[in-house]
Amino acid sequence: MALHDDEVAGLAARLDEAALGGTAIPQVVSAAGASADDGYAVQAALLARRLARGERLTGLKMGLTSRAKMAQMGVDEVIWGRLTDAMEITDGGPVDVAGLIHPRVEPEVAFLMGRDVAEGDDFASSVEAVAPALELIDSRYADFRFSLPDVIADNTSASGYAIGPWRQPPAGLADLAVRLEIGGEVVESGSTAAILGDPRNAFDEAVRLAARHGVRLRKGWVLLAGAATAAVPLPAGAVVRAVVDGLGTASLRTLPEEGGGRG
Ligand code: 0L1
Ligand code: MG
Repeated sequence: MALHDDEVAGLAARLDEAALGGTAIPQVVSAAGASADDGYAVQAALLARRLARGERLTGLKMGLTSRAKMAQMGVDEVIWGRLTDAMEITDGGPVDVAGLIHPRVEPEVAFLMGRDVAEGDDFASSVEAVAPALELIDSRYADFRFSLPDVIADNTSASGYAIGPWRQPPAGLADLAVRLEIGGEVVESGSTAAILGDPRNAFDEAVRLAARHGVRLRKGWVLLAGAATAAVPLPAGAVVRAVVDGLGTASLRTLPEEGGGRG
């Protein structure tokens, strides 16, 4: 760790204020000479600020789960972040993008934990349900550009998530077709294979990587396994759907821009 406690707290405050104010900041964490572990320390401090405001931890999310994103960042490991109830979007429900910086949306698969998960526990005995999901990401860094410590500190760009209907885990999840639709148009299509070859691998990675920082998945928590396609900019006044073959649909509706009529 390169950062002292007061530096960690100061960086968390800058990221938190950027998110609350909807204003981008420069890459402050790597500029301070931080490592990935420092990034996780800042992320934990950021979470502590949210909890102090009354938010509740609802789960974890995996990031950089596609080979393409890992190569782009020059890393060979996925990253993880935290979800809170303030990030929850009712399936089909409204999202106001006005206070966000440069939101993007990506189609995902979500898992629901059926028990507290210990290291070594497997997917079958831990995950009670699976659902299609949408993740809304919004980097707090200017131009959506960051180094690895920066993006880890920024809670892996987490901003919101919508979960479709839960169902019992099907026999196979490895290669389900996925579509991302905005305003009825297909804007991205792919496969759940883009999530670490099989989204179930994201569960194993979440258990392993979070344990390094003393974090365990808890009964009732959600795990967002990762994106099945590239993320796309999230416009105002649109209906967005993630359609996963065999799992169903998750959707959200962004409010129109002020003065842009009702939708
Ligand atoms: O959920 C994600 O895969 C995002 C991880 C952080 C990188 C990014 O913001 O694209
Ligand atoms: Mg994601």
